[in-house]
Amino acid sequence: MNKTSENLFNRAKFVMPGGVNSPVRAFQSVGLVPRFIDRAKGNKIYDVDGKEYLDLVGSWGPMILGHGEEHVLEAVRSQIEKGLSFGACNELEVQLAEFIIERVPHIEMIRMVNSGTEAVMSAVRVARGYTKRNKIIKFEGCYHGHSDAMLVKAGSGAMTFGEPNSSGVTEGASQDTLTAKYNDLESVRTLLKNNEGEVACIIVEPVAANMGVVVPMEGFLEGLRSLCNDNGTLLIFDEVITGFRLAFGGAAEYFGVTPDLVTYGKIIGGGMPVGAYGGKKEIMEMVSPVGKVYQAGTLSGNPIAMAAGLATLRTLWEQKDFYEKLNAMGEYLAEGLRKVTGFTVNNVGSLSCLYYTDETVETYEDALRANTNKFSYVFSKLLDKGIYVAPSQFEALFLNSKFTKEDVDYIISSYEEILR
Ligand code: HOZ
Repeated sequence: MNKTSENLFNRAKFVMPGGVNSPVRAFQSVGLVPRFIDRAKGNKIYDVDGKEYLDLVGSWGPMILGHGEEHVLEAVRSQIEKGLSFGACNELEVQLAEFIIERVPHIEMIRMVNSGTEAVMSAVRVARGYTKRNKIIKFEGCYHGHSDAMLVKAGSGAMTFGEPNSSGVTEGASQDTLTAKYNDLESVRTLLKNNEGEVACIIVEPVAANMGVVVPMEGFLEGLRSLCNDNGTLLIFDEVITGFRLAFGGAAEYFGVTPDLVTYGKIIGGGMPVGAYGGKKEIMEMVSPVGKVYQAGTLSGNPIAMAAGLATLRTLWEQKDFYEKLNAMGEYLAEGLRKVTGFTVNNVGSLSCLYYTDETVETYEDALRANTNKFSYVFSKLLDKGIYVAPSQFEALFLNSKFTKEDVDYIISSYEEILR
């Protein structure tokens, strides 16, 4: 049998739910067969059918330097020779932690885990341990991974498939999760007032990048900071997407608002499975074995993953104009798409989302108004033109540093042609 995406998908459906290991990959919402990727280099991915695509997903964020960056590969290769996993302390995990702490002022101590989901689950536990409170506030349409307490009005695949509250989450696990409206400080104020002295933390994607891309309105993040200060509540920025992407210090640096704790994923692992949470030393010292909040992991601080993460972060830091250039390219793409499509295009730095609506998108409800049928139509035409975007209206377009002006012009003119 030929090795095609269709054949592989037919086989996969017998052995994996929906034929996938993560639902957002399934192309279900766009009614197509997912492309099975054989290899990737620079800003391109190549499928088993022999087609190549400009990759605007970048593994959902980690590949900010493009695929197959030689010195990242070299760092991984040389570590592989020394051992794949020790389940014991190693120098690379110390180097990565030091590298971040020396450059990101609000990270005084950090713990490595294996995914953004784990990072969030752990940071929330720490916030509860530190404040001795149970309740947490999250925002409708924000996605913080798939731990039970976070699958309440969640974005990303949960939003795409119309299941914002997952089945299988017990009432007990989600009863302390309160949901507020993104970009609406009044909704947060009301929750804090009605639950006075009970809210451990507010967790927020500083740029909501799992309901498309919803940009924080002026004063929103600052408002959250001061509400937290007034209520003895910790502010957690989920920087799994924005960390090391908008700036080296993530959205906290970009918007100039300092959280108490930060969660990372994606770029911090340079393409390997890594997550992390960190922040104020006093809070992080709640974590075992110093404190009484338990959190552990056999593969946490894995040397291969640390090597890839460190090599990636070094490049981001050493190229002084890296973010200036990448963010300018992101803005150029957004502006071009706005001009040729007439639809709403939200953008921050290298993150953008084209919503198939001409109304502004500042909230979860606004995002839900976008025309998802139109999205599906354009998605399939883009594939034909060799452009790979995430198969959902409610995900971001991710640029990496290998995109040239010519690539971006091609993307803009392709949208123009499809929508003509
Ligand atoms: N946060 C990513 C989607 N928005 C994760 C990708 C996945 O769920 O597989």
